Amino acid sequence: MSILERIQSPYDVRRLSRDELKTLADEVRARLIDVCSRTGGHIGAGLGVVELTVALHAAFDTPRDQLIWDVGHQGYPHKLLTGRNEGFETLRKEKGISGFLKRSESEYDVFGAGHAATSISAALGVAAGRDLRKESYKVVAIVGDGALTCGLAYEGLNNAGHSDRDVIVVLNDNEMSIAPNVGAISKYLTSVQRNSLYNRVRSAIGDIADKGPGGLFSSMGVGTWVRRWEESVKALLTPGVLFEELGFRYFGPIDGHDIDAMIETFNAVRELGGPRLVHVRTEKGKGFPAGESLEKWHALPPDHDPSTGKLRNASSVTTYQKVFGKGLTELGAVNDRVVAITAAMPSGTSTDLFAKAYPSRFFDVGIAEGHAVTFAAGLATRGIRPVVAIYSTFLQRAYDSIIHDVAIQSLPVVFCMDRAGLVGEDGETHMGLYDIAYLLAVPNVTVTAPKDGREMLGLLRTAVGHEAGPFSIRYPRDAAPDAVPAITEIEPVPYGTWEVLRRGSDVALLAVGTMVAPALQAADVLASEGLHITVVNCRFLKPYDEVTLAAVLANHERVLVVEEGTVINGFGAYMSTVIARQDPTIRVAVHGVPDRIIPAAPRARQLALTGLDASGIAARIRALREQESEAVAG
Ligand SMILES: Cc1ncc(C[n+]2csc(CCOP(=O)(O)OP(=O)(O)O)c2C)c(N)n1
Repeated sequence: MSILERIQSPYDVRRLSRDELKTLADEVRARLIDVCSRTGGHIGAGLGVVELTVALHAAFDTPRDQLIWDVGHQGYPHKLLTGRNEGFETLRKEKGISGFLKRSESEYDVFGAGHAATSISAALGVAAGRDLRKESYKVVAIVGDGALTCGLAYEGLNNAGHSDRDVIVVLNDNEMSIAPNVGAISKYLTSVQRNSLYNRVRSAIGDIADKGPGGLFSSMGVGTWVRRWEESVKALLTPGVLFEELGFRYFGPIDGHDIDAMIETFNAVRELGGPRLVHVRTEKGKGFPAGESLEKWHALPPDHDPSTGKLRNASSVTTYQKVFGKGLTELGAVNDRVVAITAAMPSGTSTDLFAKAYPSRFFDVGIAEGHAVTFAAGLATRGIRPVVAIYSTFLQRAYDSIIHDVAIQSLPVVFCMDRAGLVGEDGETHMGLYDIAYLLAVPNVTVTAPKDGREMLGLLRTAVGHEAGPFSIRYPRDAAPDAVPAITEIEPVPYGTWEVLRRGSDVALLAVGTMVAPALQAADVLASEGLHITVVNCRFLKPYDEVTLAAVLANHERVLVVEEGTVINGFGAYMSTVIARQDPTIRVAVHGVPDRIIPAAPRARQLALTGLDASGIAARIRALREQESEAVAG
């Protein structure tokens, strides 16, 4: 039996010798590589924190002491040590172990996360709660250097640093966000380690302290004095200065793969009070058999070969994301005012293609969605056409910037929202279900959703030509259903228009984006049952197509709006009020994502479970018809 198999909880970790802890770390790493090769998942960050996780559980009294992991994607080793090794094969599966941390999954998951930079604020809240209740335990936030590109991290540091609270921040510095980290703080953190003066001084000090005539020096306390001097040199040259000025006692940088060094540091830091920060240097993706990669194996799909990092059965499916990246790059060639902005997701949004072609017109601003949007607004005031590519879920962070900086000033910023709708295995924290609701509510914003890849690029052309205000395009984490030509061969979609794809007389289906294809399939099925369904592609949600809507209302008594977004305050809710104003006799129903948290599962399964596939839509129409005939009979 391996040591890992014997670990039921961190209590077992704390009983191990130092040598056994090192073996345990090796076993955790091997287990991650093995399981993730089947399940897929965010493996790179976890591989980088194996030793750090072992050291934290060895030095702190978990679960009494509270570990709060930022983002949560690096939490796989933590899961293996906290009673979840046995079920680990269910990682990211429906009803399985979450790919992030979840309070409902384990008492060791103190605070759920998925979005970056929440850990410091949450830890301070936990510490303040502890103090109010006069309890006593340690609170530790573990945050990456990538998260230090978020404003939220500084709000937490600023507040914690002058609070005198007993709170510990462990800065896991691997020089990586998803892509190599960007910005001044990242440069600041790395400049010291690479500073040859610091390294020379440090090794010279080491020589004096270690090789000096032991008895004499140690009796004079010279070794200690030299070490103290090293501390002051370090204080001048290391990132400690920044954090010390923010009110934290700074420790480090220490090697995040050296379990002994970390346990000793954590044991010492644990006993102190007030805000302190331990700076740990780690290597993301450490030990992944395929060797180096630009993103250090940040995330990998299921069924990959760990010796190459490649999919065992690669498919040739083209995703919306890839169609967008290629189209945007082609657009960049014919319009030099177009620039692309990403918030730390160049590969995830496929803007890396644009970056390669036009480096000076590409901006990776870090994990800073609010800043990305306001920065785009600034660019737009200069006649530049910024295309901001941010996942639907992360654009939530920028809501105030969208209203205050873009919409009120009616600036022509284009928002391209990838991963809109149900996102599959990433689960609840990453769902893109709210953008329709939150953008429809903002005046001046054009809100659109394409039915396929070609229409997405047509809308992108319309968007870039639309000078009158902001323009949003949402598209899913999915394969584009069509083969898409170069963007220059695609006409812009006429502004504010819908498209009637099928004409019937019984029910009109107003379908949004991804729901157009299943609506057409549902109409086919229902036709064989004698029901004649009209299907409209409502590619413009706002402004809606008044002419087409009026024509539809003239011929139908029943309308069903179908959308892949929250049913509350979405397009259906909007259309219900519009239609009620125009003709209160028309019955409108809304078929969207129900008002509850949707957990991880494959995307197709989530669509089926929420009734947002052809059979779900057909079933809803049948149910509506039955209600009507009962009402008539009654
Ligand atoms: C608000 C937000 N934007 C974007 C992301 C996507 N994302 C996930 S992990 C990550 C990089 C995090 O880097 P770092 O904080 O250094 O953590 P590490 O990967 O090193 O553990 C990003 C950008 C996110 N989780 N949250």
